Amino acid sequence: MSKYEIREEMLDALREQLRPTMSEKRYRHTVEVERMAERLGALYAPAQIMILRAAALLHDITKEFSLQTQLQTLQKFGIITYYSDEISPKTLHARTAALLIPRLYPEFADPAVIDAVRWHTTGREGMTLCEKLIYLADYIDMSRTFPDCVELREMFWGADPERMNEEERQAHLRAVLLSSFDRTVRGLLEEGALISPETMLARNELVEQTRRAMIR
Ligand code: DGI
Ligand code: FE
Ligand code: FE
Repeated sequence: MSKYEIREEMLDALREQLRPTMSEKRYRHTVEVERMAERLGALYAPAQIMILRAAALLHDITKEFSLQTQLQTLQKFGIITYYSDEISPKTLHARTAALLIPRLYPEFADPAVIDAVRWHTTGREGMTLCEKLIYLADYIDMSRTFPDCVELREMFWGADPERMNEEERQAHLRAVLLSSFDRTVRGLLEEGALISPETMLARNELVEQTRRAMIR
């Protein structure tokens, strides 16, 4: 048995603990990501639903820190920050949240929770199933109204994944994830933003896996 058994009442307490630390909008997003993570977990990782729900609740705990606080937090943990970090400010909260979980919420410091939080913004090559599900849950949670998010939510649930067999369901997750990375990259290109290498590697890996599955 893992040292980090997560129980329902722990998630209830965590929600109450988090609520006063963030804006109403961010809290609403947070609990909606928890709901979506639970639904995705029921389909793809029933044994890891509690890990997914904890990661969902914790994924944006530092989202509202200023750039200066993000950089200071990284530095306090002995991490050297670069100019590239300063011009990709939106990627920093995933790193600072992952670093702070053991200190602020030690009962949830399961490596699976921390990794899902760490990679929820950029993704990475070789993502675990939990990392993928949190990445997707964050993208398509019910509080999101941005067209890309609405379209991706419809792409995922509109195909009726509950009725698919295992192989179809895996291919579906791959296709939806690839679309989400493509949309993110497209958006970053539009903005002239820096694209993290992790994002490109995650996207390319999905392209390869999709092509490979097609020729089988
Ligand atoms: O924290 P949320 O808003 O809920 O969602 P998120 O953690 O996925 O952050 C989304 C933002 O992060 C969005 O504005 C795009 C940006 N982002 C994602 N990947 C990258 C990135 N920004 C840069 N510069 N580079 C990336 O690779
Ligand atoms: Fe985030
Ligand atoms: Fe989020």
